[in-house]
Amino acid sequence: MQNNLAPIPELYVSYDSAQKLKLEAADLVSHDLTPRQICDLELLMNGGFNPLKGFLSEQDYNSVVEDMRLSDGSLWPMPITLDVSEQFAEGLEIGQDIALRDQEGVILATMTVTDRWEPNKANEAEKVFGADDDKHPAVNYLHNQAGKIYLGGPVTGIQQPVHYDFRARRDTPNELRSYFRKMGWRKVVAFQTRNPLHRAHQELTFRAAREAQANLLIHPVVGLTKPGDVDHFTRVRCYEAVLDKYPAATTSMSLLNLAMRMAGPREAVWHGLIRKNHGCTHFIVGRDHAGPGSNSKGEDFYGPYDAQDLFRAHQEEMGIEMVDFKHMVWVQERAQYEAMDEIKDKDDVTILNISGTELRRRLQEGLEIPEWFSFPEVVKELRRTKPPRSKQGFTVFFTGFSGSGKSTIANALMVKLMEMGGRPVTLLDGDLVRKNLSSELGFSKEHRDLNIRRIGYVASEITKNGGIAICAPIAPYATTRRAVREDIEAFGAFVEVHVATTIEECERRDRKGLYKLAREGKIKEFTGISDPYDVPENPELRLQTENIEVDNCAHQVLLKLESMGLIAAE
Ligand code: PPS
Repeated sequence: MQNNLAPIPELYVSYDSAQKLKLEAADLVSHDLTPRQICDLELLMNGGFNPLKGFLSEQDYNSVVEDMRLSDGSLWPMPITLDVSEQFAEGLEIGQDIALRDQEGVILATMTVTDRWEPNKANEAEKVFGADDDKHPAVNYLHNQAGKIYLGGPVTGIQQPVHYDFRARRDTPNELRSYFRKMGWRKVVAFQTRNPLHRAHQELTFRAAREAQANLLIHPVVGLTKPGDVDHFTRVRCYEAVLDKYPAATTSMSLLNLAMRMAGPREAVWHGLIRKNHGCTHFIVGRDHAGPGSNSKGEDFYGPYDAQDLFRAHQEEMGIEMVDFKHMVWVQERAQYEAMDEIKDKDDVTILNISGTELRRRLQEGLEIPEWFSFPEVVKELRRTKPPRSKQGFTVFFTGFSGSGKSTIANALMVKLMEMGGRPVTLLDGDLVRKNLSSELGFSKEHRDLNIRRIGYVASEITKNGGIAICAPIAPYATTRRAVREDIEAFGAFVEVHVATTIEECERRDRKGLYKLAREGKIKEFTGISDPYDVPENPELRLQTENIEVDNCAHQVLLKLESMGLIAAE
C-alpha cells in the first residue's frame, strides 16, 4: 500500500473571507468551547476528522452510536458532538449561526445549527464505550461534565486554535502530506502514544517501520489524554531525546492535538482514520490500545485484543494497514531487545522488563531506572517533572458534618506538618474560605458546589506547585468531591479523610448553636438535618472522633500520609 498525498478538504475559508467573517461573527450568539471541544474543532477544521464537515447531526450521531457509521454509510466510530447547557440551547433557533470561541474569547469558527437534541447518554455510554460506568473517563465526562443538549451542524473555520508550545512540531494533515511528498515517503507507519517512549518503544517502532519497509511517524497525542498521564510538555521533551536514536532521515515526529476518549476498539479505528487523513499508510496497534483501565468491578473494559480485532476487520475499508505491536523484552545475555514471541531459547536466557506501574513506583520513590530500560535523557526529564512522592505536593481533603471536628483536626495536622518542614502548608478551612473566597455564597446545592470547586481549584494549584493543601469543608456531595479529586490528582495525591462523627454527636455538641437553629427551621438546608450528606464510600481514611483525642486523629492522618509515601520517615 502506498499513500495518496493529494490535499484533503479543510473547513477553513480563505484569509480574506476569514477576516470578514470574524467581524460579522462578533454579533452572533457565542459558545465558549471546552478544552475537549477545542481539540475536536481543530481536527474538524484541518481535515483530521475528514469526512466530517462539522459537529454531528442527530441522524449521524444515532448512526455512529449504533453502527459506527455516518448516515451515508461511511465508517466513523466516534461521536463528535457539541454539548451545551439546556439554557444555552433553549435560546437558539434551527438554522441560526453561532460563533465558537476559544477560552480566551477568540472566534475560531462559526457553526450553523441544524440539529438540537437531548441525547440518550446511557445508550451512548453502552454502545460507544462498552458500559455505562463512570469509571470510564469518557463516560464520566459524558455524565458529569458534558452539557445535556447536543448541537449539530456544519462548521466554517476562521482560524486554527493558537498553540504557543512546540509550534514547529505541530502539523495539519495537509502539512504532513506535503512533507511526505517532499521527502518521497510513500509508506509511513504511524505510532500513536500518550506515554513517554523508552528503549522498547524505540525498538518496536523501528522494527515496525523496517518490516513494512516504510518510514516512521511518531505521532503523540498532546490534546487530552487519560487523567493522570505525564503532561505533554515533559513527554515532548522526552520524545525529542528519543528521536535522535533513530537512523537519520527515517523518522519524523509531529504532535496531534487530539482529545482521546480511551474507547479501546472504537478508538483504535478512529485513530487509524485520523492517521489515514494525515497521509499515513500503516498504524501500530498494540495490546489494549487506548484502554481506560478497569471498571467499577475491577475488570478491564475491553479484551486485550479487541482493538486489534476491530481494526483488522475494517482496515481494508479504512485504507490503512495495521501493524502488530511486538512485545519487546530485554534479553540480558545478548544485551539487546527482542520480540518476546520470537525468542526460541526463553528457558536459557534472562528476560527483563519493567512495567508501567513499576516504572511509576521507581520514579515516585526515587529508585534506580536501569539504562537497558530507558535513555538517560528521558529518565532525567521524568525525574525533573516527577520528583519522588515525598517531595511532591498533595491535598488532604477533610469532609464531614458541621461540628464533626474537621477544622480542629485539620489545624492540628497543619501544625504537625509545619513542624516537619520541607513544604509550604496552606489550610483552606470551611469557615475561612467562606469569609475570603466564597463570601457571596449561600448553602444551596449550586452554591455549595461552587464553593467546593473553588477550594478544589486553589488546592490543585497548591498541589501542582509542590505545596500541601489541607481543606476542611463539609463538602456534602459525592460527585463534587469526585470532580475535585480528579482536578487534584492531575498534579499530586488527593487524600480524602472522612471525619465520621455521627450527626447525633454533632448535634449533641452543637458548638456553634447552629443545629438548634436548624431544628427550629431558622437555618434552612442544613447538612444532616434538612440537606443531604453523601457518606464517602472509599475515603483514604475514615476517622472516628468520639472519645478520641484530636492529637491522635491528626496522628492517624500523618501515618496514612507516611504509608502513601507522601511524607518520608526520615
Ligand atoms: S459546604 O457545604 O461544604 O459548602 O459547607 P462549608 O463551606 O464547609 O460551610 C460550612 C459551615 O457553614 C456553617 N453553616 C452551614 N453548614 C451546613 N448547612 C448550612 N445550611 C449552613 N449554614 C451555615 C456551618 O457552621 C459550617 O461550619 P463547620 O466548620 O463545618 O462547622
